[in-house]
Amino acid sequence: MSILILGGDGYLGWPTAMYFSERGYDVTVVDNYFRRNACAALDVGMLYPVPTLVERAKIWHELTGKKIKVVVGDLTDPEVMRSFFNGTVEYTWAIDDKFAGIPETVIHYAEQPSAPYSLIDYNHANTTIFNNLIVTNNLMFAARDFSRDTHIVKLGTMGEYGTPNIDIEEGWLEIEHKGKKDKFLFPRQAGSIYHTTKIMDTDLMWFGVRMWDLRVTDLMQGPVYGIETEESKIDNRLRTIFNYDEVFGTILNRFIVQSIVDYPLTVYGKGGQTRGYLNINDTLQCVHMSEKTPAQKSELRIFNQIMETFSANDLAEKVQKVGVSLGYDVKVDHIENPRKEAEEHYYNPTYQGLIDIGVEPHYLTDEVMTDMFRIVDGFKDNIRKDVIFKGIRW
Ligand code: USQ
Repeated sequence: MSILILGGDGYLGWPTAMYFSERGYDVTVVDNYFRRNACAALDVGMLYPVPTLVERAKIWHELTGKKIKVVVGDLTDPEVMRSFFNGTVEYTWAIDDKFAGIPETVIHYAEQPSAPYSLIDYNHANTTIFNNLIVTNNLMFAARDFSRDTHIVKLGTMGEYGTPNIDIEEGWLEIEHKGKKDKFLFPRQAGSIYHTTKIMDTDLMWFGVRMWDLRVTDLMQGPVYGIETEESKIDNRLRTIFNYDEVFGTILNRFIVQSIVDYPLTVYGKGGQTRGYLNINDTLQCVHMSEKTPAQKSELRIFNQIMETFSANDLAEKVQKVGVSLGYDVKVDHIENPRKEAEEHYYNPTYQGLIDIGVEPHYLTDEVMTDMFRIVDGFKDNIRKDVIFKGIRW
């Protein structure tokens, strides 16, 4: 089975590439180093240096004998996207540079993933809109023109739904209006320009499904935490990119780092803002199970990709408890919320579909957090306090 991973250098992309390669898939990754370049441009360092994509693919090959083909390229260029479908692709590095064939599955992570980044100013908003929508559109047209049977697994976000005062369904809502019924995409109301681009992505894919019978799985994922995956345990150099700064770090990863350097946990506002969370290992499982049971032709299948829900206060409390038990002096601070979001709200999403296709959740246990503390502590000297809070306002 050939799999193409768009955004293969990112926090989720590289672990996904190793995960599928380990399981015998023929994996190609493509990335333009957007994330690394943005970190450099904004001067928000990562916890530890990470080898380039080519270096990582070489290390992976040396240690496992398995081959991952690498393309360093920009998917906003339609010809780069189309090259993976029409056989004109030029691999930046591959043990065997014969065309991998039209991908049976494309996993689409190639997006600017940060809400704060998208609200730095109008330029960063434009970059987010341009990158995310053009890459998605290029993918949709490549599938339309060359391979309508390719299964597109696209990463969406739970943030597309916002925090409505009703239960959140998995993507669709049946509406009865003046005595007649129909099924529509669940109402969406995003809280950032980044999240808004994900809504627009979903609309593009839904259009492609209706017009050209594409097959698409859209995974509405919550914030992810974690560092290590089974494959990265082989060698530390295979560990994923790990950000703890305000722009690219997600809350739990940030709180662990903050605990280690005595930086009070930055709960925004009242801290009642609730989201669905998942372990990075579950992202891999969810994508794998989606790949194994593909969407049908003409189907936009939507799953809510979360395993449990927590408020910011819950996470601070959990991290503090584990941190203190490990001997760290962990304080919790409620700082003025730089974002415009509900700090107390109803939140009851459904998340059954992925379990039904075989995903077995990992939960946020003390043991999981202890393991993260252990790894992050090893890089204590690299942690820069000045990037933890920069105050990007909505
Ligand atoms: N938060 C704090 N303190 C912090 C950081 C965050 O209280 O120091 C709060 C935020 O205000 C927010 C929640 O924690 O209410 C989650 O924030 P986050 O920065 O961990 O995640 P978010 O900005 O929502 O974005 C992340 C990923 C994004 C993904 C999204 C899923 O960066 O790619 O789409 O999680 S979701 O949140 O469900 O939309």
